[in-house]
Amino acid sequence: MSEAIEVNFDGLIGPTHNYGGLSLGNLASDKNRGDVSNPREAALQGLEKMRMMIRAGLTQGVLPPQPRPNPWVFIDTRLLGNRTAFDAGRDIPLAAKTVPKLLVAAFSASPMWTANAATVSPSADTEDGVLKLTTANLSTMFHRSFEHEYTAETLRQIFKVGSTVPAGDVFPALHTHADYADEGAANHVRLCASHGDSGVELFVYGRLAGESTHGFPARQTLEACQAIARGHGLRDSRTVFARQSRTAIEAGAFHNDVVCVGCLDTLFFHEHAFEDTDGTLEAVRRAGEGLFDLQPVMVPDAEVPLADAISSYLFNSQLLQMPGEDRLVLVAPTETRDTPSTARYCESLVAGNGPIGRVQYVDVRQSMRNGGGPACLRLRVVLTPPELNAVHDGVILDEAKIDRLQEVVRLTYRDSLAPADLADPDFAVEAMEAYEAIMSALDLKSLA
Ligand code: SUG
Repeated sequence: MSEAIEVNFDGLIGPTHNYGGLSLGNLASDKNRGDVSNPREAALQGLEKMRMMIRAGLTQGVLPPQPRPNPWVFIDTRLLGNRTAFDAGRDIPLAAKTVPKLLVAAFSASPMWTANAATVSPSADTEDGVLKLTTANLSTMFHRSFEHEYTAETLRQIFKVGSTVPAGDVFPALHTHADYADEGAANHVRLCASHGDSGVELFVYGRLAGESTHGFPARQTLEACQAIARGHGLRDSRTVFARQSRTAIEAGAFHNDVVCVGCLDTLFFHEHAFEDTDGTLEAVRRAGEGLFDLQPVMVPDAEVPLADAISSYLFNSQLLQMPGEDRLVLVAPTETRDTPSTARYCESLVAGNGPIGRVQYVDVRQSMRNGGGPACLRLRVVLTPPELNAVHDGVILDEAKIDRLQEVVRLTYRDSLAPADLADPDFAVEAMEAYEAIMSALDLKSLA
């Protein structure tokens, strides 16, 4: 047992946030394709959520955006022929004219959803007692499959890999193939008595390697989950692999965190989240024997229909232990308050005497319209005091740093971005300037 804490690393929404409609199976992304976005408002909303956490007494981290436009989208698809040097003035109009889809992918601000950056196992769970992060390959969605190299590099900088006192191990992505499709912490829940205790890691997959599924893609395989558990040196007896229900995927739950969230001993989930609910709960109980008594909070479809759970993102909330509160707090998107069934459910939830005592609403509408709620925007990393000490200082926030980042955003981000703007080479230059300004505010090395 140590005094480890859970630190949420939120993605700082990048200057190219736009509605590309790129994610099949993500209903919000599809619905809002082609709309005008507001990158400035998006980033400010995200930063206000981070501020709220600091005010609640939590330790809050941030992960930077990635350089955009991403030249590798053009290089790896031979848009530039055999050239490898990207030139915005020449190549942005070329992409707009020949393969506009590549342009949208190259500008995607999708690294904001840091729940998909990596899978994290705290040092209390790993064989060698070292914190482990496996970068997610995000191989299912073309636009996201380009993230992992930048992500791994960023995580290595932040967790000081290669220094004399690293905070943990950062592993590269699993082999990029459909059989090892991996979407990181969005399909992973850790349950425990307190953060520093050894816990149970629950991995949720949507299909097996080689299995063909119809309809919306299942983005995580069992084999990917097993590979991560092996790489992290997790104890078999404390690890559970559960299958996400096909019903949930078909209804638009492209990640398990759209229908399930856990914290400490509490698992909050929809009746249709798992293929075999009883079997999953039984396996978690068995794996947690001697560590904690599982508190399942299952939301029945009769109270919150799956469609409402997915459009409101009730489960894509952050479930948090906040200082001074004896029950957990659910930080939910405002859409949950605005949907009658989920609003009613939340009222009864806190009126009851279960493990969740309060619901706090946050406005992250710009991200929500791409299918990214409060929980998508953060990567949870449990850190012991020495590990936290070893983390790059620039990304651990206080309110003054948030003020500074907001100032940079106000100065360098647009408040309106239409699909046609992506074809303007001047926007590419502007976006890179904004990226560099953010990296310098976080005291991180530019990856451009
Ligand atoms: O992978 N949306 C992301 C949303 C990720 C949400 N993350 C979690 N559930 N943890 C995705 O589908 C849409 C981008 C666009 O259409 O422009 C997008 O990538």
